[in-house]
Amino acid sequence: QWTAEEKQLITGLWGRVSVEECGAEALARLLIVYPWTQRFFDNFGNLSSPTAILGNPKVRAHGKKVLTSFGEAIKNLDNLKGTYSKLSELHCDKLHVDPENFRLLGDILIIVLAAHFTKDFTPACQAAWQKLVGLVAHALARKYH
Ligand code: ZNH
Repeated sequence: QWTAEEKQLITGLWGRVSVEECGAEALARLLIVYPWTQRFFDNFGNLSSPTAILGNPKVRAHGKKVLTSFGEAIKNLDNLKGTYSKLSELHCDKLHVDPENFRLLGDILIIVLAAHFTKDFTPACQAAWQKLVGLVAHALARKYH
């Protein structure tokens, strides 16, 4: 399902991504732009303003964890369902995260990458990444019933 060019566009950019910075920013933006997603993180402390969210160490740490997990997808582009089957169960059975949120986070990640890489985030690169975030969301939603 992947062309050699798509794989190259994904891994090439990924090699330059800071999971710490981009992960923190992506999760923070999700919580700011879609405030109802904050309810999953009621043990994360102060989420009362954009500044508080951006500076919240728990948000930063969790954002890094989530984006690091994206790295697993990139190592396993041809087996995303297998790679995320345990995480899908976790999000479905234990965390009860509505899978719509996976799509929101994917789109936010695209925006974060665009902001960081500007001209290097070409339309072709966006298309490959858009496909990736869609497939990741799909794989994570797989165990929902
Ligand atoms: Zn999630 C958790 C991944 C999305 C919510 N996550 C988690 C983890 C991981 C992840 C890896 C860890 C696990 C363990 O520890 O074992 N996610 C992920 C990914 C994605 C996601 C890859 C993409 C897309 N999530 C998400 C969203 C949300 C979430 C969207 C909401 C909104 N998660 C979550 C929670 C948790 C998690 C809540 C738990 C946290 C704590 O720690 O508490």
